[in-house]
Amino acid sequence: MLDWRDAELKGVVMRSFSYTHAITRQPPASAIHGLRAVDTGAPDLARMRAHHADYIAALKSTGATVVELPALEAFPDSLFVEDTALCLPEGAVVMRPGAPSRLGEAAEMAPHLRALYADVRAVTGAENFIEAGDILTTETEILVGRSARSNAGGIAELAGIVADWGYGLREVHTPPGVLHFKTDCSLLDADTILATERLSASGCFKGYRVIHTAAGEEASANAIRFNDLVLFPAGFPQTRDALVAAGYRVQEIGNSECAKLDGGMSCLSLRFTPCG
Ligand code: CIR
Repeated sequence: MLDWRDAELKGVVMRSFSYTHAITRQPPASAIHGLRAVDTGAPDLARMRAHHADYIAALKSTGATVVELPALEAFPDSLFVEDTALCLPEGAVVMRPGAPSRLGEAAEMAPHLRALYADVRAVTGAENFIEAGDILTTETEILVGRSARSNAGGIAELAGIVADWGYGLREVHTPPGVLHFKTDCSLLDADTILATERLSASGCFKGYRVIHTAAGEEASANAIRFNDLVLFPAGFPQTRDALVAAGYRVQEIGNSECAKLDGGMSCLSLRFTPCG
């Protein structure tokens, strides 16, 4: 069996977390009206923007080019760009968000993807919905959690598109009451996943090494591995220490304001290395 960590140490580029580019979008003032499952108060915009700036600085510190898009006031959740597209080395797929107020965000993202990719496709079926917060791309497969935002039609249409590029897609389940599949998990390296116990209990990570979030720190499951860094939400010391002890370079980023809108580290960027 291939030892991924050994390969990584030998400098093999891992397409699932080695990236030359990211796209972000400035938080709009309308973000205070963003979608949320439970209202815990309006986000503080100034603090949200400061956290967002720290996030971009961390991405750039790895040497990546960050395309920083301007705020879109008409779309309160548009800072959560991840949900608008799936970016793979071979091409990008524009999503069809399941939240009606977010549908237009995908069309806003498409031209920016076309500027960077030769091959940009889209999920288009009128009854098909999918948000990329439900998609976890590992070194060997694409996992998609069916959720309130991503339905069977959207997942099937995406499976057809990525098959053209040689990817296998496995449909899994986002736990009930959880916004997106990646609300509860993140890729840490080619064969290691950070996940909540409630998600890994479903058996969807069989064959992977799983590091669980500490009890009471489930909200830290949404992190991102971006080149040599793990961007990790501030305020979850036990899980952070477990990642550091496991050998990851962890950078904490404030997430208190995005968390009020059910957003986290992965939601705030599209991450990719276009080769098309
Ligand atoms: C929403 O409910 O759509 C936004 N308030 C949060 C989106 C978070 N995105 C993500 O997890 N990928």
